[in-house]
This record gives sequence, C-alpha cells and structure tokens, in this order.
Amino acid sequence: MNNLLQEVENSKAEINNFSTTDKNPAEVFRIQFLGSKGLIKSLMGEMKNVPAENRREMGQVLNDLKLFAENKYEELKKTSDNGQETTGSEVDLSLPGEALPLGSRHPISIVRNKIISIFQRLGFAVAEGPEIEDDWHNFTALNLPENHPARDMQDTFYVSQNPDWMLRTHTSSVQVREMKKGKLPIRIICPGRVYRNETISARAHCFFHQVEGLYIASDVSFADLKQTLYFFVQEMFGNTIKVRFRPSYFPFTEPSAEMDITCLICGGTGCNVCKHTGWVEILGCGMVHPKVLENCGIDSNKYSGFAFGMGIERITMLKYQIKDLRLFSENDLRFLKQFTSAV
Ligand code: 2NL
Repeated sequence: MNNLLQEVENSKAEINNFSTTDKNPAEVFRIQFLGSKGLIKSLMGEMKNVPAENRREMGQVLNDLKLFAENKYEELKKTSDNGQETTGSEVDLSLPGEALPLGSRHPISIVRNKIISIFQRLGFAVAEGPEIEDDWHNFTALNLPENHPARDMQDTFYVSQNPDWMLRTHTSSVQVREMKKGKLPIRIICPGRVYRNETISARAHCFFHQVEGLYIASDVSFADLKQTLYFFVQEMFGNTIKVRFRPSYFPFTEPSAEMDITCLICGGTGCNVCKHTGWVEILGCGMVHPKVLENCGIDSNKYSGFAFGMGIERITMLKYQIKDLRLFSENDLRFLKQFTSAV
C-alpha cells in the first residue's frame, strides 16, 4: 500500500515534469501515461494487491492521478495545435499587433500623377520608353544639330560600351518612338526620368523628371496648343491663374515659346520667387518642326502638331514652395513626411 502511494507520488512528479523533443508531445504523453499499456493502467492493475479496507481510499488516489494526467494531456494538445513550443499562457494572442508605419507618395510622384490625370481627361495617353537611348532617337531625329551643346560629353552621360548610347536627356525620344510606329493621330504624354551632366546645386541636378506632351493630327494649330496648356495650368494651380507666352527657340519646334504663369506666391505683384516680375516660367512648347515629322516618317504637308516639355521638379517646387531641388533625392524623412496624406 505504502509502495503504491510512493509510486503515485513519483508518477505525479513525472507527469508534471514531462518533456519531449518529439514533434507531437501530446501523443507521446498519452501513450506513456494514459494508453492501454501506460503507467496509469499498470498502477490500476496493482489495486488487486491493496487490502480490501484501503481499496476505496486507494481508488480515489488513482482516480485523482488519472484526472491530473488527463488535464496535462489536454494542455499539451492545445499547445501542439498552435504549433508553438511555449504554453498558451506565455503569449497573449489577444494583444493588438504593432502598427505598421504608414508610407506616403513622394512629392514628385504626387505632382506627376496629377499632371497625368489632367491630360488624360483631355484624351492624352501615357507612353513610356527606355532610359538608355541611341543618338538617333535622342538627338538626330529631333533636329538637334551636330554642334549642339547638348551633344557634348560635358552635357550628356554617354554609355562607355557604345559611343552611340547615352542616358536620355529628355523624354522626347519616347515621342520619336511613338511617331515612328506610324499610327496617327497621336495624343500622348511621356513622363519619366532624364539625365544631364550638370553640377549639382539647389537648382540643378544630374537627373530630373519630365513630362513631355505631343499632339499630332491634321490641322493642329498654335491656338490648340495655347488652349490645351491654359486648361492644364488652371486645373493644376487654380482658375485665377494667368498665362503668357514668350517667343523662344528649340531645334525641334518652330515657332517655339516659353509659357509663364502669374507668380503663385505674390499673385503677380512681385516677390523674391518671381524676381519681382510677377511671372514664373513653367514650360517650353512649340509647333513640331516639319523636319522632325519627316524624320519620323510623317508627311508634314498633311499633318501638324504641337509639343511641350516641363520639369516635374520645377512644378513641384512652385506648388509646394520648396527652395532646394536636392531635397527630392536625399530621402530625408523629415522632408518626405510632410507630404503624407490621410489616404
Ligand atoms: C523644356 C522644353 C520642350 C518639346 C519639349 C518636343 C518633342 C518632340 C517634337 C518636338 Cl518629339 N518637341 N518636345 C518641345 C518644346 C519644348 O521642352 O523646357 N523642357 C523641360
């Protein structure tokens, strides 16, 4: 009787300290303690040797031990169901998770997307192309003469493997590719990164972002150009804005112009931003040069078109009053977080 009690005590300790490296601890436990050849069954078998007057008491002790083992078994089943090695009490699954930090769009992306959506409403489609271009698509097709400074090693990044290759200096090369496809009319905008070998300063960088636009059909006029760009700036900056066109020169357009808008800071009365003129330049534009159309296989007697190009950095700086262009590429979260929106 005392021996059996001692065995029960030992078994209790064994159950309590049970551990195994097996993948299924509950099953190992069940076989060892609760199975038909398990420890508890064999202790029950000893009952026949217990004197009759102690049987009731001993039966109670063994039943308690069985209950103890069954509880342990349930506990082991729960933890192996979770696939965890720890017991449930150590991990509180009801605690809320750690909040992920919310990111935000880069200001250049915000402004690019806005420009795209305005022109899409006018029926312009987005076209994209390679950032490494050959001389013909980037320069020759666009009527950029052999001696043009943009072609100089000082102004363009050439690719050392092939002297004909370079990082595109504008997204006009994408428009050249679209014209070469021969499907008319064309009404596209070409957003993208472009590269120029400039000394980095508050106003210039060796790469920036552009949106160029091109509309070619029969009878496209300078009036179409003016109205399209006027609509664009009204949508972009508000409908109190005024515009003016100044004659300019680009090898790929004739006539060419630069478009100014009334200064966003002072409203036209004169301030530092507009250098006291009341106007700020936002883009270059013009009627596509007939030579460019012919270079791309388009009959310049049947078709005409306008084109324009703007730097996204410049528009963004004006819109958000950003004074230094280098902020766009420095990944400083104190700068970028200011553009976090609610959605
Ligand atoms: C600027 C000025 C301009 C164009 C880009 C263009 C493209 C083709 C044919 C003719 Cl395929 N023109 N693009 C025309 C005038 C100005 O960009 O200041 N860009 C930042």
